[in-house]
Amino acid sequence: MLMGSHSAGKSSFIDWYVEEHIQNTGAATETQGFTFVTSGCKRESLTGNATFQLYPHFKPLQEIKGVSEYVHTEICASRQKCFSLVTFVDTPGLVDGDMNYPFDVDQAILSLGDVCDLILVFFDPMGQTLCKRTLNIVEQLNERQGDRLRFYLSKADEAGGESDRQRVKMQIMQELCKCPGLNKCGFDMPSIYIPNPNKPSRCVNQIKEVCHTIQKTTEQTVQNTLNTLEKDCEFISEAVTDTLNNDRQCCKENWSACSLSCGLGMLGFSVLLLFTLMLGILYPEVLELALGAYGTETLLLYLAPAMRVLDSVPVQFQLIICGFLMQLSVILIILACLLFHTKPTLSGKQKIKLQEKLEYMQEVVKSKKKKLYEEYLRTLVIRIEPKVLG
Ligand SMILES: Nc1nc2c(ncn2[C@@H]2O[C@H](COP(=O)(O)OP(=O)(O)OP(=O)(O)O)[C@@H](O)[C@H]2O)c(=O)[nH]1
Ligand SMILES: [Mg+2]
Repeated sequence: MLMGSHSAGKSSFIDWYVEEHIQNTGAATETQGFTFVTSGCKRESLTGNATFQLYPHFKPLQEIKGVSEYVHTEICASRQKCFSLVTFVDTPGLVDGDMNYPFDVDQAILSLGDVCDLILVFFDPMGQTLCKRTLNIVEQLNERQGDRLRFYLSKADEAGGESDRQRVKMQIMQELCKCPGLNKCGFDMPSIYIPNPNKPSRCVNQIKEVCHTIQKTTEQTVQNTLNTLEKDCEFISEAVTDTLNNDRQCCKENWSACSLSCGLGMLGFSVLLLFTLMLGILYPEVLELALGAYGTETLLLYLAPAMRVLDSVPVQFQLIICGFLMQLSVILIILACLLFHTKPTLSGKQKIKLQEKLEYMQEVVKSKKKKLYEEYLRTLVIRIEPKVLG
């Protein structure tokens, strides 16, 4: 992300980097909104909605009231420098005062700062260099993403002689040092300007350092992204394995809960049957009412040995046993109902889907990450080798 006061040379830097005329530049043609300049197959412009579809991680920006109409993307086929790996975010020039922006520009830049990998702050020696809004945003960005901030004295060729340039730099640095947090870490402020063959300047141009910083950041981001991909892959695999193991455990627990409550239920009903039979022996007329004379006779025939045992027990005890059996059966049946608690488990379809996800992570994503890493290392070697040889 490039930010800074109005006319600091942000849009011109992007044009110089991609070596194409993409952005409207000029003191009068200020950038009013946010432009995402990215690399693609051919030159194309996208509206705000399409931009947010392309960059879903910039969603917090979309949520800022009134900003959507002021966001667009410029796709450009340039392959200069590291542009194929970079998306520049050009921001509106910052000026003091309340009525200048149709949206909350401070909030918009802060939300972008949370997502961008590098924040280039341009201070130009001529314009509103020490614009309060710029300093205020820089202070807040420093609290949130201090390690991503880089400061540059832009349009350094317009700063006059070396002593004037140093004076401007000192002035800016003094103001920046007033920001709590920034005074602790010493920072650098390279002087940069867009080389103009028609207007050669004797001023030392450190613009290559900006390119180098961008290149280093892209390399770091690629590495971080690939490492995050591997971590995410492992995280997802672990989560899927845990879910499948949990489901297996739940199935086991459900099975033992089912077996226990079925066993108790069956025992309860057996005791209930025993109680009914005992009641039948004690009061055969009740049995006769239920089974009829023939049924009662047949049943009592089978129960003759039990009746003999029961006869040897006093009637009082018989009634006590009967009551006990009834209570026991009720308790057993209630227990069986209470223990019949099953946890929800995955359906067969869901298990197959999870298993497929696990295999996809292990076989496709991980090997793809490995391949991408090798490819990335190869491009590094290609980039480094000529330098070493040179
Ligand atoms: N001499 C000189 N002029 C420059 C340089 N960079 C940009 N300019 C001129 O400064 C003017 C403003 O440049 P822009 O790139 O539009 O500045 P900006 O920061 O995008 O401005 P806003 O979008 O309004 O914030 C243009 O006329 C550029 O030609 C530079 O390095 N040296
Ligand atoms: Mg601009």
